[in-house]
Amino acid sequence: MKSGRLIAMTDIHGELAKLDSLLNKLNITSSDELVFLGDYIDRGPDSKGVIDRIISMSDVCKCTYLKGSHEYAYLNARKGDEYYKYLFWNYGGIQTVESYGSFENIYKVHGKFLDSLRPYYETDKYFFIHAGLRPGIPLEKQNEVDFYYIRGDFIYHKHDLAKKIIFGHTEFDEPLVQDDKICIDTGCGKYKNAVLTAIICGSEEFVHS
Ligand SMILES: [Mn+2]
Repeated sequence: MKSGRLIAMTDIHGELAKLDSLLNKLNITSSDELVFLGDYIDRGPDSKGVIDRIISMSDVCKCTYLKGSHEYAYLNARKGDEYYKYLFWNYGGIQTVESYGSFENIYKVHGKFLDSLRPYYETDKYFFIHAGLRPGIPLEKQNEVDFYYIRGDFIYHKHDLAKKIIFGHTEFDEPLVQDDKICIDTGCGKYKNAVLTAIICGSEEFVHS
């Protein structure tokens, strides 16, 4: 029996039409496994629709949902943190509020989902995370904020894990492929014509919206 595919995607940012297009192209079946690397909300027009859609995929196949920087900022803004309130309201949160009708509705509708998001996920050969890890520091001693926000210190240095890291958060025109890591954020939600990209692990083939 042919086993299913392990597929990851990231940084959807409210772009439901691009998500639908990508999922249709992938033709997901019950033997596949999907890993979502975070940043479902903000900037694009339909954050609520994106989260409804990715939750619905758990009826089709095994799904794992990671926390992105925008969900981390939202959750901290909700708790009243001034710095994260600033980030939320100035980096696309207004579109998220419009999509839910009010700030309060975000948590009423999807609070349980947002509270359930995981910092990272790993399989035998792959390690999935939103932004990355700080090189030279053991996983258990990492600062959680780096999981969601680190950029160059991770991207341009080798890491110590014996697995390939699949990540997003920092956008590139095309997937950034290195020996020890692959970034699949191609700017969806940030740039009008940017595509949403998925990676099929193993073959490491890319599929675009
Ligand atoms: Mn992002």
